Amino acid sequence: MEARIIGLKGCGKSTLVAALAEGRGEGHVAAVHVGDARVRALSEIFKPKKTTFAEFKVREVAWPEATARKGEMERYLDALAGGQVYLHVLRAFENPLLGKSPDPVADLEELDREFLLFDMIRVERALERAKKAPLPDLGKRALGRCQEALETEVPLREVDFTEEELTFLRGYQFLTLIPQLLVVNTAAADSFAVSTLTAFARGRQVLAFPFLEALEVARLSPEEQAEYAAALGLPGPAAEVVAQAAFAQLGYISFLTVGGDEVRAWPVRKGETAREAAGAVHSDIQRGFIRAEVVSFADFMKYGSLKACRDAGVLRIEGKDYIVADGDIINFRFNV
Ligand SMILES: Nc1nc2c(ncn2[C@@H]2O[C@H](COP(=O)(O)OP(=O)(O)OP(=O)(O)O)[C@@H](O)[C@H]2O)c(=O)[nH]1
Ligand SMILES: [Mg+2]
Repeated sequence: MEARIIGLKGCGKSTLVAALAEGRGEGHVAAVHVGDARVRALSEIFKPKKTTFAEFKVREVAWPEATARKGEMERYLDALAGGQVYLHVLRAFENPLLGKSPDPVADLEELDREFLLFDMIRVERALERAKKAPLPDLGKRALGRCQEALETEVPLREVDFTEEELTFLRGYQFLTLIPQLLVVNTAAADSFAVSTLTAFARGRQVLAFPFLEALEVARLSPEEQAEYAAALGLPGPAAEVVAQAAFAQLGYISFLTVGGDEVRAWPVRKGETAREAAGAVHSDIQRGFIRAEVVSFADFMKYGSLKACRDAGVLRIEGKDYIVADGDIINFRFNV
């Protein structure tokens, strides 16, 4: 999964990258480990050689100094391309360097407006070009629906497009089609910003925490992080909180594999079958799929071992069409 961190100047984007990368990241790009308490708990039990968390990539995209300059704007749009979710950062702390009191609602409206404008320009250009090089009916209809929505200031992610329309529209890289999470950089762990912003969020989920404190938490060892986050009144370590929300937003869940070699979380789309999930691990396992032995994380923790789960009858045998659930511990039986 690829996320882009967006937001106006000085809102805390770089600080968020650092907090998500647990102090490892340098610069504008980071690979975020999806902090998963289940993986840690299983790792303590199995003591594997390797523990692997699910991962996603974040990249900070700085708001251009001069939006009117064509080259800068193009660079901005290029940097946004490929993002599957935008983490939209909003400043709710006093930043003396900016000489402007925090106003996250106004900032949100400003960037939202800019994104609507970009898309409007793109739609108009596409429709203009279509006069010379005609589009399929489906494409024309899809672009028409875009134009209609944007003219009434409705972001494209709120339009109920068909799958075919979405496939057609993907090539245009419309900014308002990408789902967003609003991440508020608050002065202190308070819920004020959340309730205020939720009213303006248009259905986007709002997360709020002080980024500088989240960064301090991220620099601690994984064992200390949860406790220190709780002591500071944070909802949890930033990587965990943001990853969970982003995964949920995109409809990802994780299943787990366990053993002496590796304990690992595997992200898959909600609704995937056991056979599709097997493909995430290895194409041979998918091809030679026989069955899946499945136990929920909660049951596993209750009984303490796979053998105890089998004896208690909570280790289920599932076929290729079984729909994987979040937190399933799966052992694939296959034959190559
Ligand atoms: N007091 C306070 N300062 C913060 C907080 N988060 C970030 N800052 C400071 O605000 C300044 C801007 O933060 P950055 O993370 O660099 O913001 P940015 O969005 O990356 O800025 P640009 O890349 O210039 O757009 C830095 O000096 C941070 O140390 C916070 O939660 N509280
Ligand atoms: Mg920055």
